[in-house]
Amino acid sequence: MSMSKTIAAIATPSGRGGVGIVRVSGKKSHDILTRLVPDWPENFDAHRLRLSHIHDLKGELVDESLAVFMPGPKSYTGEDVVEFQCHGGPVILRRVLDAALEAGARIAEPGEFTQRAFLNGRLDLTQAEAVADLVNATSASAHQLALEHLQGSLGDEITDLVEVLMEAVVLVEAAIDFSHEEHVYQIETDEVGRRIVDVYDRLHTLRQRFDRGRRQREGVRAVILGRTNAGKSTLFNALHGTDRAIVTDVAGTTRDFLEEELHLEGVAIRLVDTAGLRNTGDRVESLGIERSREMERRADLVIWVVDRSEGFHSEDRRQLHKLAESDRPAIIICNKSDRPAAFDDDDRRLLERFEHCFKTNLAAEPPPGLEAVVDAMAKVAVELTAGEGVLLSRARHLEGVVDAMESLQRARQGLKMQMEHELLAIDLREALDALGRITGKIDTDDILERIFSDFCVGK
Ligand SMILES: Nc1nc2c(ncn2[C@@H]2O[C@H](COP(=O)(O)OP(=O)(O)OP(=O)(O)O)[C@@H](O)[C@H]2O)c(=O)[nH]1
Ligand SMILES: [Mg+2]
Repeated sequence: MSMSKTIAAIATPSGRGGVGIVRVSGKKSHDILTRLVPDWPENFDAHRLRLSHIHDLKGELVDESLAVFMPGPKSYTGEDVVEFQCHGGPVILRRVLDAALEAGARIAEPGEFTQRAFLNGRLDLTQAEAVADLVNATSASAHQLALEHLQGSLGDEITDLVEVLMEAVVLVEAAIDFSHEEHVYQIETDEVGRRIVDVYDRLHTLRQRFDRGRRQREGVRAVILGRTNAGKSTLFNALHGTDRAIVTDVAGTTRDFLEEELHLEGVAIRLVDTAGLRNTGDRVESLGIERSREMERRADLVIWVVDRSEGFHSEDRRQLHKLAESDRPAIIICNKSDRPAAFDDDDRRLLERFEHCFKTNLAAEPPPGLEAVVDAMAKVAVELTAGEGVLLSRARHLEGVVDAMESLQRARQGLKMQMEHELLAIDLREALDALGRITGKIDTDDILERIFSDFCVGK
């Protein structure tokens, strides 16, 4: 995508609305403005709205709307930007856009305004991603995290780590550059080591918090599991408030997983209904059960439903013991409370191991016990997303952090074993590159510049 062309697009969603915006960015913006608004006063204030008559290039009036000129670099993209805030009708917006295209703009690619903002240094990559996340947020927690990233919380933390690592690189590379002169420069091992450990530890913290950020951004994955006919789909429907899942008394009704989003305490819950677990010769059903297992592995929260009138099968007991021992949050639902329970003492002891264990009658209307289940889900969802500190939110961030940690681990090892400075520098630079990829913001000239600017080695 070349930056030389002026781009234009309708910036508001399609359909009708009070206001619709056509946005233009690039060198020709002002020219386009004056062609669409011929009476635009020369030297009209920048960044000030003006009520304007917008015409197409044939001179036909298209709309009476507000227009604004925002010269770069004080604009979203960093380039000259014009916005037409029209009446929000599809015909108007299309005609204004067409006029802008005719006047020399080309249609913008998705995300191109933000991409230009990044390339012009208005945003780093984590902030550019946050713009998308902000727009896509469906829950309060996703919105909050996106806003923090847009304010630069993650970018600033990474930049900070880069700074510290640069100091280490400067120390090491200075020793390399001058080691063949009369004085052999020894690197200050402690100084370098301290910085490596500091950055490593902070990256470790970021990595540990990754799941929290992921859950804030994407939602908490709550997976409903249990034997066939336990009432999983009935629960799914009751929580979602629809008849989304098919419910029958035939064991093996649900064949494939279903997913719906709901919101509790400002956290999005990705609720997944799965195929009931049992031994079956049915090929389709076994494939469904395999998927249930896969969903279980990826669950942030397991909601286990058991038909209490059936009690546990030995496989259920094995699974639940495993679940009780793991640190994965779980909610156990003993459904069909309208029927007598078939649990023995061992089963009761097993159930007591779970903090969240409820008796429900999901087929009744309203379903007794459901409220307590929802409260527990909300509590767990908040626990899984709340907490202090900067968060990673995407796999891309995590990848950068893990790569940087691996390089730093090598550097640490190398420092201990008095490895060649050149090799140490390579590891440190790899760590820097990995971090730089997160913000999209690093180049080697920067490091060279720092060696000679703030590290004057007595020459
Ligand atoms: N008596 C009674 N029946 C219930 C209760 N909850 C659900 N059922 C019934 O149990 C049957 C199975 O319910 P589903 O929700 O389809 O069960 P499932 O766990 O999704 O089953 P599979 O999809 O086959 O794995 C249906 O006939 C429900 O109406 C309850 O609390 N009491
Ligand atoms: Mg089902």
